[in-house]
Amino acid sequence: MTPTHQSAHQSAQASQPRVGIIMGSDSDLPVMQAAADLLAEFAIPFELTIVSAHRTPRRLFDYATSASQRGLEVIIAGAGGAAHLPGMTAAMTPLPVIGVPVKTSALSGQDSLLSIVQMPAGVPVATVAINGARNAGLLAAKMLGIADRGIRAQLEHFAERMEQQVLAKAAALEA
Ligand code: RP5
Repeated sequence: MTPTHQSAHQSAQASQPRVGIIMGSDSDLPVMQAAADLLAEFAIPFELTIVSAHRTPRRLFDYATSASQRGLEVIIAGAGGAAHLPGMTAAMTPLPVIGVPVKTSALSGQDSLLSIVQMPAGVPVATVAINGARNAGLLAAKMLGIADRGIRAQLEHFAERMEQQVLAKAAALEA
């Protein structure tokens, strides 16, 4: 992380968080860090912590049932294996929940993906790709951008930069 990025990261974590990033274990952090980094790039305040559906069920209940009152607007939940964290969180909050299936060593994250994506009608979780934490951060930014012109403008610049990067690579290949 560059110093500039790190300072954006610290200030994004210091303000009233708009996005809650939770994960089942500290072993998920190397994957979930990409969601935090994306939100920091957009200067969107977030909080990040460990909440385990199975090892800390009472903490999960407290987190999910208080999230909306505490001012959070979107939750990103990442877990691996029997990945019940995103779905159980979605069951206990009116906020949109984005699920990140974390890749596992035994089943390559197929288990995480299916655990998160196969939600019953009435309790949706917006599921991104296996280890797709950066897209989860981007999707959270797009959700906030519905009512936040500043974030929408940043999203437009983000897409323009991405396009320019691909066009530059194409031009280099063609040269
Ligand atoms: C899940 O079990 C976590 O989300 C993690 O992906 C997986 C393994 O956890 P650890 O045994 O590494 O703590 O609850």
